[in-house]
Amino acid sequence: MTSSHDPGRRSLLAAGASALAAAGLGGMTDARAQAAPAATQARPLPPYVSWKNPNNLIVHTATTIETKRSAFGTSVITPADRLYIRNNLPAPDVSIVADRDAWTLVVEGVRGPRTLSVAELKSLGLETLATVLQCSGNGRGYFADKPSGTKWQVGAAGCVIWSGVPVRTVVAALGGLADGGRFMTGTGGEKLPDGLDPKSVMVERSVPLMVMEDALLAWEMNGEPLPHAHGGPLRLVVPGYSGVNNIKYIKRLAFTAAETDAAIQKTGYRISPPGQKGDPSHPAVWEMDVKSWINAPAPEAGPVRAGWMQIHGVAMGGTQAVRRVDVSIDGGQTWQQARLVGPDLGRFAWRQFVLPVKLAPGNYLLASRAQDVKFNWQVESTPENAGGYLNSGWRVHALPVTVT
Ligand SMILES: Nc1nc2c(c(=O)[nH]1)N[C@H]1C(S)=C(S)[C@@H](COP(=O)(O)O)O[C@H]1N2
Ligand SMILES: [Mo]
Repeated sequence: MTSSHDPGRRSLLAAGASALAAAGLGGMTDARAQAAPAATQARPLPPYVSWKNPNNLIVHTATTIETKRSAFGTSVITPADRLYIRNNLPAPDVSIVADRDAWTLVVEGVRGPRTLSVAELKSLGLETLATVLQCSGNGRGYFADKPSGTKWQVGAAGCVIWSGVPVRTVVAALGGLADGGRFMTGTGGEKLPDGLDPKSVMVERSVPLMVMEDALLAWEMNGEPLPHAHGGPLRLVVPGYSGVNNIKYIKRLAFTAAETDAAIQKTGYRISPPGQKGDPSHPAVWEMDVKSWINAPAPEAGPVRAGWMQIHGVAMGGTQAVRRVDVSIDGGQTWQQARLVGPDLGRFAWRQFVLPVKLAPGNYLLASRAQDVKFNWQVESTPENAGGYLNSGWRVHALPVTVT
């Protein structure tokens, strides 16, 4: 699966599109897409992602770019040219994808530690998995106390299909885990800036060891070679865990007795009280929570006219599948059960939901709340935390809509 016109990918996306068309969603959205969105003077895309579609993106900075709420589309999969971007460090030079198979990964904490090229990894096994990739700070812009950091709305997230070799397969090929490993630690392949303590800047994250059962070392995204901007040639995919744990251009994978003492793990990405710097006593930002939001009708896509319309959005369960989504048009005073539509790509993917409603002119506050298969409901409000992480509260994600 390497050509851009790969039949496997096309049929998968087509299947998603036709399922949605059957649900009556496709036509509605096509009509809406024709209503020209108000021309806003947007910041241009930086050159390294000039291949993305600027109409679908909000450029916060050159390293923080999110998908517009109205631009998730009607396929369950987020196309690469709409997927958000977040870099904590300047990315390695794009020349690292000139010969993808030559990229190497050091594997430690196994009985037979060694360096493997991507070509060797490809010879070990292959699996395909859909996951939600979501920045830990997605939704930060909705926290009332305005924590510092990018004011992401809903769009620092996407649902993508990865292909690569399962981490457990690599571990088995290297003789199994060495004794004492409690964490899986991945290190990004960035060249670190000179003159700084490497630990203060490196992107190195540890997650609990058990997570390796689901994790993938991926070289493909949505059926194409993994774009450099999204971590090509090789990325660690940790299903159900927030963005930062999914290490791009991974160069080292280690099974370690302790969490890394890199700042991004030790003090960064911790759930600490507002105003308080993170430290290892605070919970690490790891698993994502059950969460959903409504993408349409979105006022940013054009005026919303009275009559029948599909309210639609996405729902994810974090590490669990979604079982149910309820939708409210009155800000959560009353709820109706929505219908899950489109393909179910497994428990780590998001589901699309629809609720047809007939709306008269007036003001509405559209809200959604999801429930996972373990019967956990999406929370009404996520407590404020210093980093503005993991905001999944349904109330602040509600969408005000004026129907004319
Ligand atoms: N090597 C490396 N991996 C990384 C990062 C990074 O800066 N360097 N950023 C992390 C963060 S915070 C997020 S949200 C995701 C963003 O992935 P994307 O740019 O492919 O959307 O990558 C994660 N993995
Ligand atoms: Mo992130």
